Amino acid sequence: MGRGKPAGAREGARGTPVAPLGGVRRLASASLGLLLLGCTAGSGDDTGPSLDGGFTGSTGNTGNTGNTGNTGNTGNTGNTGNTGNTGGELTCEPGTADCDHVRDNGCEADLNSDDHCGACGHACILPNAEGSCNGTAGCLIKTCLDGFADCDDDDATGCEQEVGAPSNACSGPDDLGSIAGDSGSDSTSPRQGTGSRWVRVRVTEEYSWNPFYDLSASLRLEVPADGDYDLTIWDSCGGRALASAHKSGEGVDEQLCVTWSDTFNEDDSRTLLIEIHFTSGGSCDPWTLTVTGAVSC
Ligand SMILES: [Ca+2]
Ligand SMILES: [Ca+2]
Ligand SMILES: [Ca+2]
Ligand SMILES: [Ca+2]
Repeated sequence: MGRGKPAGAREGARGTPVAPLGGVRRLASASLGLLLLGCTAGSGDDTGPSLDGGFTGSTGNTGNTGNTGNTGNTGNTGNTGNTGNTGGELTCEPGTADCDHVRDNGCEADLNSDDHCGACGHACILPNAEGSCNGTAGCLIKTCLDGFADCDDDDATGCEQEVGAPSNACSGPDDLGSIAGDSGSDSTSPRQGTGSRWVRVRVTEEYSWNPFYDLSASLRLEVPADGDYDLTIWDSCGGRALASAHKSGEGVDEQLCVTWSDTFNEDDSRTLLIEIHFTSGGSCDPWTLTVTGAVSC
């Protein structure tokens, strides 16, 4: 080793200075660095080896946790499908309907029938009447029950009037006033009414001193065309029937004539208690009663 050369330097074969040993080590370190770069990221030794005792390789990226796949769509629940014959509504011809909701029998209902008049389940039921379906006119009265009548001319209210019902009692009869029973030809004012009714009339003796004038009264009851009424004369309520007229048939008038003897020196006037009795029919029109005295029976 010659004088003047730095300590630690050495010569090559041709005197070319040779790098210190430390340089070689740095070169080797760089080469290793290139090799490390060749590693596949995220694979293998991600945790780099400790080099030179000082460099700790960066901790490799923890691989992305694989995407958790989207939770698969829950499949659509299959269509339940039409349930047999209970599917949608049927299209029906005018005047018909599927009232029972059974497809197999189609539009089974006739909307002109009494059970389904104009609509399902709309039955022709009218008060005191038998109804009948009449297309767009709806339910009309076919017939009234006996004793009832359609007096308001409104089919919807049915036969609302009970024309045969008694309208008063024997104890409270209509008072027709008085007429002479043995002279003249007095008549009561015509009395009208409907249904069964009680009336009374006083038949007076005008000539009580004359024994040859008996007393009498004639009752005439005109009835409506579709009504049957009978007549009875009573001596009192719950008493004895003095006379009666009871022809059968509606629209048949009744007539009744009664007479009683004059008694000398006594007043033979009497009150006739008259019952107009409804028998059958259904008329809103009234009956008319007239009583005439001093007639020939
Ligand atoms: Ca049906
Ligand atoms: Ca009515
Ligand atoms: Ca007399
Ligand atoms: Ca009669």
